[in-house]
Amino acid sequence: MISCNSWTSCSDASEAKLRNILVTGALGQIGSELVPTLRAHYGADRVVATDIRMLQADSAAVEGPYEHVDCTRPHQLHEVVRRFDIGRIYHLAALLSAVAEDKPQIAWTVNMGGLYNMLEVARQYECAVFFPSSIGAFGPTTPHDSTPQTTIQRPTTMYGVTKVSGELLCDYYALRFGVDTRGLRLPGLVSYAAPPGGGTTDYAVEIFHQAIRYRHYTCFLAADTRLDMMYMPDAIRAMVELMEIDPPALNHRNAYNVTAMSITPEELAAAIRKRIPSFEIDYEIDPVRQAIAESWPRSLDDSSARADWGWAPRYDLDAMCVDMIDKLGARLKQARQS
Ligand code: NAD
Ligand code: AKB
Repeated sequence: MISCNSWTSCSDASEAKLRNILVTGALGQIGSELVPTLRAHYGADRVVATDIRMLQADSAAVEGPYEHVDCTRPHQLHEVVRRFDIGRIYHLAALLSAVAEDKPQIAWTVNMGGLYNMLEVARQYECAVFFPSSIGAFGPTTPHDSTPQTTIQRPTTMYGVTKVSGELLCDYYALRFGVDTRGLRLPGLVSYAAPPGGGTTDYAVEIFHQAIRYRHYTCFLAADTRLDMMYMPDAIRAMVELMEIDPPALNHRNAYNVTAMSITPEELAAAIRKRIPSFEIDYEIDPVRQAIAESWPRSLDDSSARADWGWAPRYDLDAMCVDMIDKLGARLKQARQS
């Protein structure tokens, strides 16, 4: 564990805050909502969105600077950080659990190679770095209920290997070079702005699309598969808040457990049915994603985040369902009309 006292030599957090903000993987599920939030907080010109994908005209990222950056290419990272005077980086570029299990070699290159390149650039340009870890950083030998902040981390997926290695690499850059790295172990995120990128928890997003459009969803996880989840507005707030905290408050940096709810597909379906009574769910289990889900915690203990920086979610299962169905319903209706 990194204690706050190890951080006296970290790069000056207040100086880094005056410089601009870089988001990698900005066109993904998280980046599509993080970038507009950061731009609303800090100013559109101060937030540089980057991704390996081409920017579409209808993307939220068009509201400010956008650069094509492949995080496996160090010179592209150097160039964008130097040119835009970057002081803080949200490094989101990665392959998610199911895709990473399908392409483990590419996942290692993008998730670990990309993070290493980013940390090297952060060391040289004295940037603070946010690294999104995951419940995937735990494995079958981790206590599955109320998973503690500090516990066994022996994941059995390539995604998990890159997440726990990423946490350790961020710790190393903090202790050895004073890079101000911070991270969260995020649960499955539910959102409507952009589709999920190929994870095990994607069912919790797909279910809303199918419920609104067809009143029916075939779920790839078993009915009683319990996993932590969070609504995207809570996750975005956690990321912004964590990077604003004064370093002495942080007893753990890479990475804090955070959660909002611990739910199964049948519980989520029941909550959706309160708003869409005719909704039906059935199950066709995908053995790969089921095995991944069963290796992950059923519920996280996020008391360290609550104690150290006041973390608390605002959306429980019912509040999330109400907001998701309203907002996604309006979006789908608008898309049909245009
Ligand atoms: P996503 O798959 O939706 O987006 C990732 C983005 O990275 C994509 O837009 C992709 O084009 C981009 N990318 C891929 N390879 C790249 C490369 N070589 N260079 C630059 N960009 C590249 O993922 P997300 O859900 O937005 O997740 C972002 C981060 O948060 C990831 O590290 C993920 O592991 C982590 N996380 C996500 C969740 C979740 O539920 N969404 C939960 C826990 C942790
Ligand atoms: C995934 O399922 O891969 C992600 C995650 C929980 O990290 N949503």
